[in-house]
Amino acid sequence: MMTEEMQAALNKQINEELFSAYIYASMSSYFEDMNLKGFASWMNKHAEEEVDHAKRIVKYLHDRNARVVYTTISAPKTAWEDPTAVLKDAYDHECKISECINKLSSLAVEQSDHATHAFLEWFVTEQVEEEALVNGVLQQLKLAQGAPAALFLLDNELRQSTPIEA
Ligand code: OFO
Repeated sequence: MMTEEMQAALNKQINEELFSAYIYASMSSYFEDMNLKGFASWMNKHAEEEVDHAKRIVKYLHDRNARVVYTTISAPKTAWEDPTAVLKDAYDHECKISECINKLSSLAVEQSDHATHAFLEWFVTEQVEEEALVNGVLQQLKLAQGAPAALFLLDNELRQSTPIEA
């Protein structure tokens, strides 16, 4: 049986994942307002992935006969100075989530909760990918230095990587 502390920590992570979805949905809307459809679609896809991450933890708690408790999701930021500032926030956020996952993983080790430790491995790997992906776009934006032609090209590239749904 999973400890109360572990259950609470995993429930907290469900909230973190849903908050991540909320942040990326807000970023997607910011890009929609700028008519950067590729960025908007890419961010929206990330928002959906965060909901999937939350669901993954929900299923795991259910599988372990543990209680799922949903709590209030904080309001996300809604305005940024420019696209680079958005990606900088997204990258910082992913680094913060990686720390959360690492702490969870350490707790599982401390408690000799091998099942939870194994479950969290997927998240550890996923965070490496997420940080790299977001940082890749951030670095391209920094190189572009706000040049409209470069922004247009990057938007097109992101649009192709995440087809816009009707
Ligand atoms: Fe759930 O990985 Fe991003 O935050």
